[in-house]
Amino acid sequence: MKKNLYYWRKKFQKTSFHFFIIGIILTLLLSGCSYFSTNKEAIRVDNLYGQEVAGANITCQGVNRYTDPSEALGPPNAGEFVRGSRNYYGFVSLGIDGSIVLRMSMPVADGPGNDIRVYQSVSNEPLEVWVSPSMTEEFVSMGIKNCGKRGGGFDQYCEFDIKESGYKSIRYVFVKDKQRTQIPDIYCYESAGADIDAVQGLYTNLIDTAN
Ligand SMILES: [Ca+2]
Ligand SMILES: [Ca+2]
Repeated sequence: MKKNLYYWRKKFQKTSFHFFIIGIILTLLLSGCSYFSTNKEAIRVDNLYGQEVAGANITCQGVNRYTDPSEALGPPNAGEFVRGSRNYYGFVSLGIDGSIVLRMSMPVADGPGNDIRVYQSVSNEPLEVWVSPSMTEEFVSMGIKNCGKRGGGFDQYCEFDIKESGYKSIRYVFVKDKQRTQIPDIYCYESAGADIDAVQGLYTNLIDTAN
């Protein structure tokens, strides 16, 4: 009986020790996993653009000649058929107070400085940009900017910092024309409102957590 107790105590201690070692290994493995799943370090990328039109409210219909929202997808490509002709291609004119929602090709992460670049053609129409990780979560504004230079060309843009939204990573970008803040009594014309050529994400992160 005495020997038996000693035997079981020893066995228990041995088993406890094994559990202790297994526990340590599991803890290390789990903390390793959580390290990688939460380490969403922002990586600079040059091929992250709007991939899909998730919503659009293009105004000044009937007057606006540039009403195709899909012109805002992919890399910037806007231009003028003949210089000075005012016959343009490659952008969508949102119209006065018009807007567009784009789903980006990858999550856009909050990296150092600005993270979202909106290519706005022709002039420097003001616009406001909101972001959200999904269509069901809140869209948060990153502010209003005069986008580009007055009388500027087709490669001009303005940039926004996701940090302003409080999100670490987003997938949807909502762009709204704010030309009224520049010219309060603005009326509809051929390329009314902000002319969106492309929306680019400058940073992404390691893990695709967005849907
Ligand atoms: Ca940032
Ligand atoms: Ca375009």
